[in-house]
Amino acid sequence: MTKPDILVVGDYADYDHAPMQEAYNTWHMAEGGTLDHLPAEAFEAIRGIAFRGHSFLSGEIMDRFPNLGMIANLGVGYDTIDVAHAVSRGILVSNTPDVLTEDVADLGIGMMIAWSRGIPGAQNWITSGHWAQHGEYRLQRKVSGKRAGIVGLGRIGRAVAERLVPFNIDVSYFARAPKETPGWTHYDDIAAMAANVDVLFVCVSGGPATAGIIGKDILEALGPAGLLINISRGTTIDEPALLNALESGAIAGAALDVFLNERHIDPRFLALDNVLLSPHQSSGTIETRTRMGALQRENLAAFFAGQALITPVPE
Ligand code: 8YV
Repeated sequence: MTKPDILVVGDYADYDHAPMQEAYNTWHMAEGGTLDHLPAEAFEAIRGIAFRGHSFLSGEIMDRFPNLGMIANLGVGYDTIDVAHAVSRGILVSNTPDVLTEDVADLGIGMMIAWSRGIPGAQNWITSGHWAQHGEYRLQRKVSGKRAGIVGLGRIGRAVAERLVPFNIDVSYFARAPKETPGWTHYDDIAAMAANVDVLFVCVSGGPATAGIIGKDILEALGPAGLLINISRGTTIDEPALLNALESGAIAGAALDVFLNERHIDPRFLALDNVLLSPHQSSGTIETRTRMGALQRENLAAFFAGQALITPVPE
């Protein structure tokens, strides 16, 4: 039986490549790369795309493949896929929700503690010899008992909130309408919530609807003692406004796993001593990336078997 043809976009681990190559005739495109190397017959043959990355999968790229029927994204966020165009052509799109929720929430909590307790600096205090020479590390900020606001109480936002409860942290959340919660405070205005919390977690999906929702006004409301944590997308924050706020002390600091222009982030971040920078690795555990890859392939397999996708993205 001839294998179906798929285009594999982006970098994959060997444990993802091997099963893809076994099931499909694979063609490859680097993230953000071109298709110039593909022979004409590949464009005709390719019916599925295994997509990974944060560069845009445009309608123009999709239209190079007349028989494309399915795009399987490795990741829960699909803001870099022109889903509207896919839908207009009847191309199905899947993502990998749920399997990464715990990891993303874990990293958000980890960054809150690491920033507040100065963990990266504490290691440096020892390795640079400061402890031996100068004595005690500077005092840090308490985590337990603080007030946190969650922007976006979806799967990931809720998992963050649940993890905050055992720290005796008072949880507020921003959502358009109140949700079923164990007594967390609902706000329909992000600035009003930011003014009443110590830590602001950004957990909304990316895309045009949330672009720049954390702007200067919200950072000012969060204030000089406030910590901003972003585990969503770089696009959700007005980054120049954030850099200004960090440089001027308008907020205390930020712990960021996502940025604009990844992987070449604004160099202004590198000069700051009130940030914890993380290279977009919230789902980056062996266990979770393995499950994400498996779910991506299960979706591809469902499509090629003529079955319903396991985790289709909402249209
Ligand atoms: C990346 C993510 O997709 O799931 C998401 O939306 O941002 C990440 O898990 C992952 O780095 C694979 O590229």
